[in-house]
Amino acid sequence: MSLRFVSVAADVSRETPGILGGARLGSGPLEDAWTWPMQAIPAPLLASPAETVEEYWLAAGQLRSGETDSLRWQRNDEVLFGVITLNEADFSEAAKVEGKTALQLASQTAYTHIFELIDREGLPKLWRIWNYLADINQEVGEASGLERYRQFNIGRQDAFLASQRCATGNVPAACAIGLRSGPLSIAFLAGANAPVPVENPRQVSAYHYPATYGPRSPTFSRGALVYPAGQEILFISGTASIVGHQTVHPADPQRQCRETMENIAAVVREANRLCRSTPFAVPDMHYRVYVRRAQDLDAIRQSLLPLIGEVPVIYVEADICRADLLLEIEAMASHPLEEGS
Ligand code: 3EB
Repeated sequence: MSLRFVSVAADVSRETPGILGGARLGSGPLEDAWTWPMQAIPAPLLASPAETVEEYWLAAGQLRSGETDSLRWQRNDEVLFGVITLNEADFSEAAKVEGKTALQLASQTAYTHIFELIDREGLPKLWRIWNYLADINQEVGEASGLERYRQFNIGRQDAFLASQRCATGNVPAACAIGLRSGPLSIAFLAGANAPVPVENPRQVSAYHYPATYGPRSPTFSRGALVYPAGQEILFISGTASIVGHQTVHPADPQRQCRETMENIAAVVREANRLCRSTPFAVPDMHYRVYVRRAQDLDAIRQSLLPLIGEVPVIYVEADICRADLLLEIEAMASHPLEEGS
C-alpha cells in the first residue's frame, strides 16, 4: 500500500519512517516540534480517555519536503500532503483596500498558495481538503454582515476560478469546521490524477446550493475516489442532516445523526457504482464526528453505534457551518486495487 492512514497512532511513533504528515486533535498543550506538516485541530475530544489524538499519513518511497508562505508540505513521487496556517489579522489592511473581509482574503490567499504549490510540484489535483476556522457562524467583518462561513466560501471559490480550476463537478472532497479561536488552518492531499467525484442523490450538490446559503456556493464534492498506486481510497466529505439543500430535524441530535448516516450510506452506494476495487461498506470506515454541543454526545453515540459497530470513531466538539446543524460526520476507507483494474 503506497499511502496508509493510521488513526490513534497505535502502531506509529515519531520515529516511524515514512510519515508524510497528519493531524493532531484535542485540547492539550500545543507543541510545534513536528518535522512534518501536521494540522493542529485544537478542539476538545469527546468520549476519549486521551486529551489529544494524533493521526498520520504514511507514504512509501523517498520523501521530499518544503516550507513557503506559511505552508508546510511533504511529498513522495505521487502524493503531497500540506498544511497552511494563516492569521486573519495579517490580512485586515489589504482586505480593506480590496473591499473584502480579512477572512475572505485569507481564504483566497491560502487556496492560491496551495494551487501554486501543487501546480509547481506537478501534483495539481486536489483530493481532499480539511478546512478549520474560528467562529464559523459569526457574522463579523468590515463590510458584509455575512456569516464567516459564507465569507470563506467566496475566497475559496475565487481562488479555484483564478487558477483555472472548475468550481463545480470535478472538485475535491472536504470539510469546513468551526473552532473557538485560532488561525485559518487548511490541510490537503493532492496527487497527479484527478479524483473521481462522488455526489449524493439525496442532496443537491453543494456547488449548486441556491444563493440563500450565501453569495457563492461551497466548492466541494460529497465524496471522492482517489488512486495512489495499487490503492483505491474513498473520502466521504463532511456530511450533515441536509436533504435536498435544506437542513432537516433542527434541534434533534438523534434524528440528525440518523439522517446524516442515511446520507453517508447514499454516498457509499454511489461510490460503489464507480469504484474499481471491492465495494465499500458503512461499518468498514474510519469516522470523525463533529459535535456542536457536548451534551448531545450520548444521543449521537447511541444513534451511531448500531449503524457502524466497533469501527474507529473520533468525536470532536466543534461548530458546523450552519447554525441549525448539530453534527457533521466524515469518513474514509482504503482498499487494495488488483493489478490492471
Ligand atoms: C453541507 O453539506 C455541510 O464547505 O467544504 C460539509 C463538507 C459542509 C464540506 C465545505 C461544508 C463543506 O453543506 C457543510
